Order: sequence, then structure tokens, then C-alpha cells
Amino acid sequence: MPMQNVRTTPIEGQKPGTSGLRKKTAVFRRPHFLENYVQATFDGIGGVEGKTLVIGGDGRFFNDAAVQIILRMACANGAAKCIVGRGGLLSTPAASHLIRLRKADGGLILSASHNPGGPDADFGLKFNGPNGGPATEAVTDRIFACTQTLTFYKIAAGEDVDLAQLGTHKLEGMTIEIVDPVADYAALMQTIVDFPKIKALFAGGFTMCFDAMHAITGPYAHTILEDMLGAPKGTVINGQPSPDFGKGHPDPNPIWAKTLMDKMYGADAPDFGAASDGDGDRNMIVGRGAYVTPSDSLALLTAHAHLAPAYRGGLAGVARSMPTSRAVDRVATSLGIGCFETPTGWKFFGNLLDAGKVTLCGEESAGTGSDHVREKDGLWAVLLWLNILAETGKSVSDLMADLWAAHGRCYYSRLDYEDVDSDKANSMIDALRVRLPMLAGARIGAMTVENADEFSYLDPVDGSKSMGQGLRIVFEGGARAVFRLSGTGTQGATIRLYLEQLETDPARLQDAPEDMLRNVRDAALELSDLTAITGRTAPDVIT
Ligand code: G16
Repeated sequence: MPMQNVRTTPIEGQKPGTSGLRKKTAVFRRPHFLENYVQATFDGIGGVEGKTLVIGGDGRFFNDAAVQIILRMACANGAAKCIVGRGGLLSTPAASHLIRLRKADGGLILSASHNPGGPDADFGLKFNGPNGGPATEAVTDRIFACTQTLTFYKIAAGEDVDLAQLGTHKLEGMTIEIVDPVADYAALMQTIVDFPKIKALFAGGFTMCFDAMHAITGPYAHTILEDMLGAPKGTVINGQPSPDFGKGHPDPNPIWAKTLMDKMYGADAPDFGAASDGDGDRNMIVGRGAYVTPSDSLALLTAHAHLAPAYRGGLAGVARSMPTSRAVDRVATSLGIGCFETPTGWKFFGNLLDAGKVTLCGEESAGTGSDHVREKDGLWAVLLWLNILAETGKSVSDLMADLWAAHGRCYYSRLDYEDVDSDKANSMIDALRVRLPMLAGARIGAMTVENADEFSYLDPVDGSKSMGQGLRIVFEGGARAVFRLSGTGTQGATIRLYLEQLETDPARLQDAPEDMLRNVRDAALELSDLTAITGRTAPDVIT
């Protein structure tokens, strides 16, 4: 099979964002776009000669064709072996596990996460390192630098590899092993949570609805929840992955998982509801008439993790991204364990997990995970919740009420202003940044600013510094507003405004979040001049 060195030139717009490179699918399909980025990735990690890579994606449109290109490029670049999920499919946490299990040199994960899929929607690609986690900023910086100097890429010509058959194939000197995407992951879950206990819960009539949103978690959820844990058939809905996610938006939040929300707030709601996203790393938890914010879910899991076999010895510590609510901090304090605050991006948890400083971590963006892999893990979170429900015998709403009674409630919401003109979004952030040092003591509407700064992070493990990680304004009385620009959008800029209000008065723990957050929202909008600068009068999505 002939190997080709194809001449190319650098392509604009290949800077990795919060989680790899995300673009419109049509952009990824332009001549040389994918190939350039793959070659830059290989070059940026010091080449792949003799290395073993894990390859898989969430099955969105272009996944299959892109896997074939990556395999032919890995071959031409001298890789020894590629381990590929059958059909080119792997959930992000399963890919992370496989990299670790097989001691691979890294992996390429094809996904744009919770963004819609299809020829007119989104696609993405990221590199995960030998620890199974997303490449650190140092690595993505090197990859980006390579995209800017590329003059050729290497690719083997020839037929597509049949990815449907399990087993070993040869592509020139490179071995391709096709593995069952679910088996190793399911085996790992059995070592973490108490399967017999959860099985007994379902056998006792406990009811659940898991919305796989036509995405990658369907096969995992069918196998683990229905086949292994005995949940009745039909517990998993939308469980057949499709390239355009059933024309849906595979983002597990109350807006996009509306079918599940309606079910959970309707008559005859099941005891427990959950959903996960395009690539299976995000999760949403909802009880009967009780939506749990991702920040609260992290706090609840931290408080009760010791009920699952893997965490019986206690947690080393926990970590959350800066915009995530401080609910988990309060639980960590009561447990006497450390709590780390990192920038947004799962890659920032990797060093803390590798160093054994934290066991659980999570984010407001529907991500929770632990040291079992180096990605957030949607189904793992659902299983840990089930373990806790089985052990305590309590409902989701009772567990939440107990948590708030013990630690106070951090009312929380995120407002997203999508596809904002990038110049306007940047000028709003720039103008606010300049004012931050002068804000302490300022009275804005009903709120008084306690302090304000721009978040930067000093990694306690490797000493690396990450600047410019979001503007935070802390108000007296336990409220906080955070502004940052998303690093995962594919069109214009997305402004995220994160709102939080702590409440410890026992009489005010069941109020409507929008009422509790009104004052801090109004103050944040006034301070930022968001409407005047961007022309936006309302957010596109509120979660
Ligand atoms: C990725 C990152 C997360 C981050 C999220 C949103 O998740 O891994 O750490 O919280 O993006 O990032 P942003 O606010 O910059 O859009 P995923 O699930 O999209 O891979």
C-alpha cells in the first residue's frame, strides 16, 4: 500500500479550545482540514512511530470517514497499533479507560460532545494522553504551533478497514485491534459501585428512566442498566445512537432533555431520571419532580461516595471548576478534605487526580467524575447515584433536602448568550476586566460587591500557570457572578454568566431558583453592560 507525503499549507482556525478542536462539520470536511490537524497532533506529541493509540468517537456524522483517515495517517506515520472501538465507536470515558487499561500512548477521540451532529452541525477531535486525560495546555499549545508550520502530512492510500468485525487486522506494518466498546467499561463499573445492591433495588420495583438522547451512551446503558442490573426493558429511552442524534441536541440539561423532564415532573413519574450527552461524559440527574443541578450533584456525591465500594476508605480530596457552585466546598470542609478550584476544562483535573490529591471532581457543565478514568463520566455518575439511593433508601428530593439542611443551599443558574458577535463579546469582557479592581464596596442595585478579580490558576502539581480564566464578582451575603467566554462554541462567541446565591435559612431552602438569583443576575447585567454592548436582551439558554 503506497504511503504518500501530501503537500499542504497551514490552515487558519486550528487552535484547540476548552476540549480539543470543535468546528462545523463542513469545516472539518474541507480539503486537508482534518488531515492537517491530525498530522499536527502527531507531530505535537513527538510523533507516533512505534506507539499504540486508542481511536473512537461518538458516532456522529463524519465519525466513520474520519476514523478511516486517522487510521491511514497513523499507519503512514509509523504507529505500531491502533485499538479501535467496533464501528469506530467509543464513549469518551470508555476511551479514557481503554487508554489506561492497555497502557496506550494516547488516543484520538472524535466528538463535539453535546453539540448537535450532522453535515450542517458540529464535529470535533481531541487528543488524550497516556493517563487517559485530555491533553494539557502545554501539549495543545505544541499541537497548535505545529498546525501553523505544517508543509505536508503522511497518509497511506488504500481501501477502508472493516471496523465492524471484532479482532485483529493489519494495515501495512500497523496492527488494528477492533474491540467491543462496552465490555471493558462495564467491567470497570463493577469494581466501583455495588452491582448486587443496585440489582436488588430494581428487583424491588424501583423505577428509572435513562435518556440516552440517541447518542453513544445507549449501548452502554442498555448493557449495564437493563442487562446487568436488571432494570426493566424500556428503562433506557432513545438508546439507539444515530449520526444526527435523532435530529436532537444531545445536551443533558432541562432545556434539551425536555422529554425526560416532562416525564419526571408528570403523573406517574419514575423514581429516578438521568440523561447523558453525545459522547457520554456529561450527565443530568433528576428525581421525581426534583431536578438536581450539576453543582449540587457533585456535592451530594461527595457527601455519600463512601457508600460505594470504591470509595469506602474516604476521598483524598475533591476539585471543581471555578464557575461551579461552592456547594461542594462546604461538604469538603465538613469532611475535612481538600477542595481545589481549577479553570474550566477537564484537562485541569488530570494532574490533581494523577497526584492522588483528589478522588472526585466535577463541573457546572454537567460533568462529574472520579479517579477511575481521566474524563468526566456520565454513566458512572448515574451508577453512583443509584448506589447511594439503594444504600440510603431515600428519594432524590429527600437526599437533596438533607444536603441543604446540613450545608445550606447554593442556588445556581447559568445564562448562555450564544453566537454573539466576537468583537462585542470581547469588548464587554475587556471593559469589565478593567473595572474589577475598583469594584469592592460598590453598591449595585440590591447587592454590594465584596471583591472581584480575574481567575488565574497555579497548578499545584506541575507549577504551570493559566491566566484569564473568567471574571468573578463576589457579593456580600454569599452571592457570586462569573463571566467567561465559552471555549467550545463553533459560531461567534458564547458568553456564559454563572449565578450563585448561598442560602442557609431553613425556611428558604425550597424557593424558586429564579427568585433567589434575581438580585445577583440584575447586578451582574448592570455591572457588565451586557445588553447595551451586545444588544442581547435575554439569554438563549438558561440552565
Ligand atoms: C468541555 C470541557 C469541560 C467544560 C465544557 C464547557 O466539556 O471538558 O471541562 O466545562 O466543555 O466548556 P465551555 O464553557 O468553555 O464551553 P464537553 O462535555 O463539551 O467535552
